[in-house]
Amino acid sequence: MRDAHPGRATPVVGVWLIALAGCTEQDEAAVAGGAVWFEDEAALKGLDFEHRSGFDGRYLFPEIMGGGAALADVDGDGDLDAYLVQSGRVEGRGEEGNANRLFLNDGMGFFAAAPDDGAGDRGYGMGVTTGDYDNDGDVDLYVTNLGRNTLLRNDGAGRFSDVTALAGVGDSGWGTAAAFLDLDQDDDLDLFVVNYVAWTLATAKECYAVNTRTYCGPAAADAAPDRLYRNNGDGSFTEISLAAGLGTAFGAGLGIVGSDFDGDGRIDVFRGERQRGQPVVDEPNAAGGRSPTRGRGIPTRLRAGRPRHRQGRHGRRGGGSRRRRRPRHPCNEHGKAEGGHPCSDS
Ligand SMILES: [Ca+2]
Ligand SMILES: [Ca+2]
Ligand SMILES: [Ca+2]
Ligand SMILES: [Ca+2]
Repeated sequence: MRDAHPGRATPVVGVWLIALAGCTEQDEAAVAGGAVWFEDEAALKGLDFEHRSGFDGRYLFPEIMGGGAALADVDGDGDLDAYLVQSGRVEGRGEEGNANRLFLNDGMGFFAAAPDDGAGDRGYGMGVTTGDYDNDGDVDLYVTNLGRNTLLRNDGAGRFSDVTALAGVGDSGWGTAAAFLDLDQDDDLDLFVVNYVAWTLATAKECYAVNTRTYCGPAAADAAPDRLYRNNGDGSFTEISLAAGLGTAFGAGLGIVGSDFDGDGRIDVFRGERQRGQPVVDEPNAAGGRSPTRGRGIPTRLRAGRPRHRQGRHGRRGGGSRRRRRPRHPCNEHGKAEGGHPCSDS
């Protein structure tokens, strides 16, 4: 997330700093005593929101993703408001059930939905990033979706309008994450959009584990290339993905963070992606049923068991519980051990 001004620290960083500075001796004592650090106060504070995946038994891949959120002061009154991303139904673009929600902070930590805020994008939502892309002093929103992403321009009072087409940033892939970053150092925020895989409902594969229907992993579809948009400074962007070296897909992207990691004065990007495990794709057998996995359908989570096994073996060696210890014979003042054994100093 970004604040309303390019190049400054994000609100997320600010929240952490406040949290650390406000830590009291009582807090430290509570932590030392095993007390929980966090409590779920969402409903108490008025954040009446439940993320829905739209699962209906078909195990559609996007259903295991999504549900991003942002904290940003969208109405400029000095407190952080909450923007929550809804997924809804894969085929439900435009439906009320897919609508994201904006909750305004009353300054006391309680939230309420604002009527007619225009922020309720109805794509199958994945994430959101914030930034003042038009340099007018208020924070704008960019929502990533399965399907067309959405740029929401703030009017300064926390009311938004969809300017995606005007700005030219409506990538229609499976967008998972995005970041506003001034990558060309011309004092406006450019936009880096992270895409996951090339998945459509029409071409979706069915995946099975041990003859049971389950969700596919990222290896069941090709990774999709990201998109980079350069800010033109007039409210529009130009896609420069190819020129920026983003013409090919790195991997199934899930997150991004930008900073000057090497201290050379230019913004760098760290892009997170899901590990491409073994495919869980299987085919119908001759009888019309489903074959057991037979080597192709081993889900990643099962393969993750192997390191645990190796770890256990190492643990036994390290602990020595199955090794016979060599008896120690301390050296005496003459450099010899009792009974004529070779002595050891340790
Ligand atoms: Ca606010
Ligand atoms: Ca703005
Ligand atoms: Ca720029
Ligand atoms: Ca750098």
